[in-house]
Amino acid sequence: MDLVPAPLSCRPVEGASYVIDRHTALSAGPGTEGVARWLRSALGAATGLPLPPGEGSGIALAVDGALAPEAYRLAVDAAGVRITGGGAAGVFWGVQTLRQLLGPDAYRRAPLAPAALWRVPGVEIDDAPRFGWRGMMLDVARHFMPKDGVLRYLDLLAAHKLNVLHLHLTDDQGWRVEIKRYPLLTEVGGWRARTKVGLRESTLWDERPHGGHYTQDDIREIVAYAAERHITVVPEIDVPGHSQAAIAAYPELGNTDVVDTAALEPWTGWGVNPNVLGVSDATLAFYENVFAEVLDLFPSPFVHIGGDECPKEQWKASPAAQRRIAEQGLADEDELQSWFVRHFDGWLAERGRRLIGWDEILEGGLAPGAAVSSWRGYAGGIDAARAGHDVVMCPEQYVYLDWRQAEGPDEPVPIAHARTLEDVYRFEPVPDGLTPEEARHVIGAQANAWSEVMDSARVVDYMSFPRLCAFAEVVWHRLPPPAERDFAGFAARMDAAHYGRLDALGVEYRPPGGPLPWQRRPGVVGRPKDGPPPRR
Ligand code: TNX
Repeated sequence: MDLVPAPLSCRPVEGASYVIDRHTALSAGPGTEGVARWLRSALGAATGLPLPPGEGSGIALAVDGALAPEAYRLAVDAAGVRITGGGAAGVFWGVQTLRQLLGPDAYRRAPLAPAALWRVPGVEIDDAPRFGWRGMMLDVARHFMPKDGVLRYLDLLAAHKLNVLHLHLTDDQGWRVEIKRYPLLTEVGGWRARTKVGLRESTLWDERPHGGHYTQDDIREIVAYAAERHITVVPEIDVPGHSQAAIAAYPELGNTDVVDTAALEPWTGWGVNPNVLGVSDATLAFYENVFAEVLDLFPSPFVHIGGDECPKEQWKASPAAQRRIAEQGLADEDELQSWFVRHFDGWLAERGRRLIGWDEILEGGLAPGAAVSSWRGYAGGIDAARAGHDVVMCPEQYVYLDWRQAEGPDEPVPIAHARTLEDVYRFEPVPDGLTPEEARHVIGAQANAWSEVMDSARVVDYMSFPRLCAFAEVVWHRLPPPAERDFAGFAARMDAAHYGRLDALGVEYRPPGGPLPWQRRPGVVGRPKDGPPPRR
């Protein structure tokens, strides 16, 4: 049946099948009305069939509280299709499986032929995800992805049973979410004068402005669209580093006693930027006001505060920062960062939310209740899990979608080391050496699409697919240890069915044979990271 991600158990029922046609009714048990609405609209578009409400022969959706909330059972026989989930989310994932069973044309938005036959093979599937956090991060700060692109990505995540979209909304190069109280964040911070093409030794700039942002209504729409697909949108406002765009908009946010922050503009280069936030009461209050608006927009239990790559030079030079260190009895600038993070940890906790940040938030002590996105490998995640903090594993060595997909001169994004489809398939979110109790703190994993060199949704597609399909199977299925995984079997399923689904969805993935001529981007440079290709 060539399902991706593979279900936990799948028994074909020989000789049985069900044909969805204009007589097929769709019955929605209590709690499944939203899923039914989604199914009617998606399948209705592809098939042209009405799927009217009703009992009897047809598609029946139901909740059975005996199953885990995201688990589902799908049974197909001559009488119809029954999908039972532990909650609406489980039903929704079951419906995604049904769509895969119908063949690639079920992913189109209009029927190819009025009389197409929509035969579902007889099958009994029992399925449930391995992890509760199955995520992808879109970096909409470095290159803005207009709202339509984000909605489309939510569809793509849903089709792969991924349930978290982490939106990296702010960085040195751009601020992408409307904050009513501080309009200059998007008016000034949302636009940069030009963009460096490629990384590091590149001397090429595109010489045109880049920018854009989501209005608060856009965000509400994105969040609601995600919720219909049982996806949580986790917002990231990156502090105290990666903040030059905010400082360009409101210079008083920076270390005004050591730099002329009024001269700063949203950054046109890439890398780690020295212009970090100051630590005044006013800066904290400013960000509390920002987060207050963010909390109103995003119901996510987790709120990401970044916390990565915060150079300490300005704090070392700043009398104001040193006064703060002395006043708080802190040992050094690392502890000053922890103090900053703890402030927002407490602030979020008072409002019923949980802080998550990149693994640098471990340096100088982790705030109680904070969770960690472990990106510089597994070490930060291991330390955090041992200390009883929840962890989302996203080691760059495995799941950074901006890393090139192959050696060779044709890769359109030639940065870092090659991380192939097979490397991603052999990514293991739970590192060796954790006790079962510690391992329970690994609540999931995510793949991160940093966009310095991804200037359009087409490039994001190329870099994300098919690797995101392998990632989806890793976080959904209970695969054996990395060395024992059947990559050939996965690749065969991709060839037999899943590339066809991606084609129907209009995803411009990297073909197995390498980039198509138009996908190559001569002139984009960025040498690999130093040292040998990383291994686990
Ligand atoms: C490191 S991952 C970063 C990002 C870059 C990325 C490029 C992380 C928390 N920080 O700012 O975009 O590397 O791979």
